[in-house]
Amino acid sequence: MSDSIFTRIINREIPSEIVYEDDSVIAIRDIQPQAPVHLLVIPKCPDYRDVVDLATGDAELMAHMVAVAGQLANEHANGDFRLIFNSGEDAGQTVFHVHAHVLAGGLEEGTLA
Ligand code: DGP
Repeated sequence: MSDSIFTRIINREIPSEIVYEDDSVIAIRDIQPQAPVHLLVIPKCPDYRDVVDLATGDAELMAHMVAVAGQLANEHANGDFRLIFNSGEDAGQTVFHVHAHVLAGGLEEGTLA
């Protein structure tokens, strides 16, 4: 199977604004922001398609993603944030390489990503 767009970003084959990186995750600015701060936290491992896959396959990695999301919300906003995993096409998932949307910096009430 061909690499996901996120694997290509991780491999620097496609440019993106990288705001955080460590051995297991990368965080970038979403290309279509839905909030003043809209970041994506993405595991480097391409094996997990969605959040259920990730939670059952590597709960520690998922917990790390949540911790990174919190750190980024502190750095880019006031620490408050919304964390969204779209799971499945009907829920709006378009990239089937699990990723968390971190929305912050003044959210409109009632909106989801
Ligand atoms: P989802 O719909 O949950 O699968 O989210 C995919 C997100 O990825 C969507 O908000 C747009 C973002 N995205 C897609 N392609 C790129 C890209 O090439 N660069 C960046 N920075 N974001 C992208």
